[in-house]
Amino acid sequence: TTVNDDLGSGTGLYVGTVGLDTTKSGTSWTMVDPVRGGNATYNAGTLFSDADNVWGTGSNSNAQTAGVDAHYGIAKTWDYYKSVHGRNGIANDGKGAKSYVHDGAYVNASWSDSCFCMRYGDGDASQGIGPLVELDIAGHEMSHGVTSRSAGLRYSGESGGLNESTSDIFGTAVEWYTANSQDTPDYVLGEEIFTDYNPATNYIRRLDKPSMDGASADSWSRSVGRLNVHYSSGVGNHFFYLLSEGSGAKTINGVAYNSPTVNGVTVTGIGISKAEKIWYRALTTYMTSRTDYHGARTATLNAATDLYGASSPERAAVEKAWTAVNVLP
Ligand code: ASN
Ligand code: ZN
Repeated sequence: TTVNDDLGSGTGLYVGTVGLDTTKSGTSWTMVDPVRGGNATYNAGTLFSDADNVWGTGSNSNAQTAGVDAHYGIAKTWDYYKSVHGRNGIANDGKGAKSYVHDGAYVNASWSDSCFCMRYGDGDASQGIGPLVELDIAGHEMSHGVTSRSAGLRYSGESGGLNESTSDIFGTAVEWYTANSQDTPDYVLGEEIFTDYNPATNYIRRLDKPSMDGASADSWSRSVGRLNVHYSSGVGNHFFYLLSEGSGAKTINGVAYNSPTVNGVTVTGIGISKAEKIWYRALTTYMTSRTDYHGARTATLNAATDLYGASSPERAAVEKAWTAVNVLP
């Protein structure tokens, strides 16, 4: 699916050895992607460059490895949006974004509309957390840009939870799309950044039962909009898991899932590739800056009707999955 103009290669912290699209500049190469809108990756404030277009190995290994993950992550997220949703970059105008790695010793990553850029902290070795450049995190941050350029979900209250959930959903979807052999697709986010790799216990968020992080909501209640947006997102994340995989027990990449439901509902999953199309159409066609969970139910039902028909099993599954997280008509 990838068109490569200048095929370099790189070895990342998490992705292993992958192809990288870079640009020749004089006698060396820069981490600028010529086939994806000029996506550019920086080492703190300096554009990455390399003499031989083989990145993250040998004497270059220290700083470049995190750059390889970030440059690959934005490329795969770009390809995902293009091939699955027909979207041409974050703003759907073909323009690339910047990624800054080694952006300080903080344990976070972020998207900024004002610089049209992503920043990745180096984590904290004392907490057993490495640089936050994992693929699903890149997909999460870039998707904040997509949300901002489509529904524009306001970043507080229930719309803020939906904004965060949209990023978790598409970060996960990018991982399933990429299916890199170093990173088996699953429904947990951020598991690779933990020095002690154990996706059953060490992760940033999980979609099947969000409350397992100790703070996220599994289902809707009147007070959910007062939670931090990274916790109220649990309702949308849980909906998406149930719609994709259903409520039965299963094991994916060594993690046992047995997703709880409310209102006595059993959900049969329709698969992530249909679920992601429903969410994307809802986001880009029906949601607005003030959409809440009740509105998201309506938006996704409208999207499912458009894509699969008013009496389709897909639309019926959307209804059931929302009811299963207590978002009712
Ligand atoms: N990593 C966080 C996020 O993308 C940063 C933040 O809290 N804005 O949501
Ligand atoms: Zn976020």
